[in-house]
Amino acid sequence: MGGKPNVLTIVPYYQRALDRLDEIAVVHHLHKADDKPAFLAKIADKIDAIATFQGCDREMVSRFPNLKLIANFGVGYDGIAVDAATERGIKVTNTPDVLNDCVADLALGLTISGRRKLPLADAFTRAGKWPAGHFQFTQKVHHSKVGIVGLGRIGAEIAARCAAFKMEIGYHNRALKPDVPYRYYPDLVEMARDSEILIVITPGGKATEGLINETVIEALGKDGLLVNVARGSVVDTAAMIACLKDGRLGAAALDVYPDEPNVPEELFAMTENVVLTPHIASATHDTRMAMGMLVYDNIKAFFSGEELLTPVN
Ligand code: NAP
Ligand code: 8YV
Repeated sequence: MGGKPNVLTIVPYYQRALDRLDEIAVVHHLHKADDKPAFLAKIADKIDAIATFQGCDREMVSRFPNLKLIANFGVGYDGIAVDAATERGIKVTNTPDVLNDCVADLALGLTISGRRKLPLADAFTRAGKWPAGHFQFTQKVHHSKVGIVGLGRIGAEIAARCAAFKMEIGYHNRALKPDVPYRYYPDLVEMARDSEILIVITPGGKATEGLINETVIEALGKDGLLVNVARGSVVDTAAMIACLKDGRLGAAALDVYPDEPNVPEELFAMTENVVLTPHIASATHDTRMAMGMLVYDNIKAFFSGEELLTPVN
């Protein structure tokens, strides 16, 4: 192919990596346009590739007659209409593995924050309450029973960290993993019942929607901690909030929500037993740069006629 491909970015995913894209592409930034419909109409015919992590539904894909590649900035591609892309022979790539450690680190950070109530302890200390009496006692992290929902690339790293905390580890996937030392639970409710901490790290999308339903949440129970670093759609949020309110669920520590960046307001008031982060599990400089460079490498490979590094379809 002669000349640089035309690449559309929909969201400013990581500036240093976006800057590098200029080396290999003519880049059009939708997020910088004041009149987005007019901007899209003007460039639609020449777009060869899209680099994004959201905003690429079937309607968006249909706007670009010459689209050949969608490079997703993220391992989870539930924000991309992969079916629509595949129907038109458009390739999709994602960014697996480079973020495993950061996401696992945050999963354990949320686990410790949830069990030891770190945000509440911080607020207590800052408010000068210590001289009047000690902070409440909390629940231990080490030697507790953890159930990992989705023992994949990231789940395995979470398990390794849980092992370092001497936890008793179980996992639930659709299929047993023959070579892992952890207990496999084909029945998610049974695993929740046996667990003090449930860490959710499956993909999003239709197949996992509401997987963590009211029955699972009740099985985790009044002393249990639900940690979600997967997607908001995987947890029945209404059921989770109801169970947190009436004590059927002990605590939750969440990085993801069904309608980001909006967070259900009822969670804001729950400072005693809920820890919230704004979808930051992969958001360190090193990891976001590595993800951005994997987007770059996939685009470069595709338009040089080489094999894609991390194809999805
Ligand atoms: P992966 O390697 O594909 O692992 C996914 C695991 O989930 C697999 O072990 C799979 O096992 C299991 N799974 C899939 N569907 C399931 C179902 N219906 N019921 C039970 N288990 C199911 O993916 P990954 O690289 O670890 O990433 C996982 C997800 O984490 C991503 O898709 C993304 O949504 C999320 N994520 C979030 C952040 C964040 O910032 N919070 C960052 C990165 C990733 P089976 O196939 O045997 O069921
Ligand atoms: C996002 C993630 O890519 O990789 C995923 O699936 O959820 C994150 O790493 C990131 O939030 C994009 O902003």
